Amino acid sequence: MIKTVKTTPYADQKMGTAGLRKKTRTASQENYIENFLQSIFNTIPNLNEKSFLVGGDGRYYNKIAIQKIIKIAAANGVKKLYVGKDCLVSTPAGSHIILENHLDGGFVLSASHNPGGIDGDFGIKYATSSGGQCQPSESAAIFEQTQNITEYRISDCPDFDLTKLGTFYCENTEIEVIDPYVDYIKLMESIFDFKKIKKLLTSDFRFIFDAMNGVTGPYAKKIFEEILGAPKGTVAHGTPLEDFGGLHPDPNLIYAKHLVDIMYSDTAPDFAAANDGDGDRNMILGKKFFVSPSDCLAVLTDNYKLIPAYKNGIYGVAKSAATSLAVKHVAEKLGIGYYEVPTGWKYFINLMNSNRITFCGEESFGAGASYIREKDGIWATLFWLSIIAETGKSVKEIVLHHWQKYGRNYYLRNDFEGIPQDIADKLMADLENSLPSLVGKTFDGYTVSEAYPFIYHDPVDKTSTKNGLIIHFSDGSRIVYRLSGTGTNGATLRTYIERYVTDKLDEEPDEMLKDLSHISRIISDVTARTGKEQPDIIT
Ligand code: VG1
Ligand code: CO
Repeated sequence: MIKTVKTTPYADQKMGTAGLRKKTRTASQENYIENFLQSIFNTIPNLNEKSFLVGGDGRYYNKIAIQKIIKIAAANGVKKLYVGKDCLVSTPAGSHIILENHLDGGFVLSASHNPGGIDGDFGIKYATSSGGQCQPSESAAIFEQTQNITEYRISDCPDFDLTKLGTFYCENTEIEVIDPYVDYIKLMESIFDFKKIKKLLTSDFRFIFDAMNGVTGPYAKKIFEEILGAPKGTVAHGTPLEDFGGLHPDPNLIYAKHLVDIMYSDTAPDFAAANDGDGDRNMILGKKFFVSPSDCLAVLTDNYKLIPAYKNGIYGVAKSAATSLAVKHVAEKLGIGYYEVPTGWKYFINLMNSNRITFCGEESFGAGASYIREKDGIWATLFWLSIIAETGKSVKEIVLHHWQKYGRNYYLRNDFEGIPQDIADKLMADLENSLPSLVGKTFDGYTVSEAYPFIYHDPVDKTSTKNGLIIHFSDGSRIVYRLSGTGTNGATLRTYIERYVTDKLDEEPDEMLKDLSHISRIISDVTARTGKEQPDIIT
């Protein structure tokens, strides 16, 4: 039986950089998920012809929310839902399932790299038939629905067993519980030379893949251990846990410190990769060596010919404006297209669909390509293993060689977290107003050559998006400021700092960027406005 339930709007259901992201306690309030899902369905015509994917990264509250999604979808007359077995699907695998099966969209329940549990975060990434997350115009229409909602529809059928493959019905909606791994693994086999990687992984090469107790554990065990022959135990933290076992599943030097400590010890293995909760981010480490995500994109692009799927050529490459310019040097040398977009993978979709780019990446530990419409941590890992297998070089040798060829963009991101929203908004507004007056000024020897708000003009649909403020210095250094769109606790000011050099290639970024970090704080006036002398997080 279908019930119609009266409800009232929640004011805060606006999607950010990557879907709706909330404290779990917020998301588990009465009617919260129901309102949001009904609002999405209200924007989609002819639901009786539409099919969607449902899955998630294994975090707490996903199982409860997925039962609700099934019943709301059924009550709204959706044709079919494909549900990942055990409620699991990684963000990249989800994108592939949507594209491969020509689905009309999907819901990946994840707050990505944010911690999980009742006191952690919960999230919903809503993808459309593009295979990627909805565009700003679509999320605006959904937000409007959330602000005017008065009722939602829900089936009162009992909960379903989602731990076994099979098909059943809720009202007239077909529910198929699918294997979330098999098609994705085939896709990876079609891109990379698995034989060559297997040869490497069955030699004395030592490798750790850290799934951070997120969703990539089962994918990684199947791919690296079962298919590619890496020893059992290669995949660490490989079982998805509702609270990520207490880990903050963000693969960076701070939250994956346990892995960094291993890789900087004298007994470090040759190579390590870590993924985030939903499997779209990656961190790459060699023996006593960290690859910055911006450099990672540049190195992958430079080595595209080593991968069977790309050896005949790539269209071009794109990065978010905040990402370092390292890949720009590569694009110029290769003579391929080069684009800068706002932060968020959805801005790459038009460029991929129009064959302008093949590769794309973000400084926030994201890299990927046009075989799907999300970033992909396992793809990046397989790409690195391929480069190592083909060149016989270590991670450090590969990156040093890259810097010798192109110069190095030293890069750091400083995050000031938990700032009251009004203070953060005022800081950004004042900073934007001050930009014209900065040009020509010199700070500690760095002279501002240009300062402007970043406005992206999409070459495909001609939309414009404003995202961040950029300051260029005459030596090629840059500072970018923007506010995070994924936080759940006040505002986060992100300050992205880079400096380009062609000598002094193997120095510490902290040291090389000390002056610019200081300048970035002077220009933003962050200390006086927030009381913070230093960033909370430096990555
Ligand atoms: C952050 C990153 C951004 C990334 C987004 C989603 O957004 O900076 O590059 O696309 O998270 O990542 P923000 O607005 O907080 O800076 V994930 O792994 O959710 O899907
Ligand atoms: Co993620």
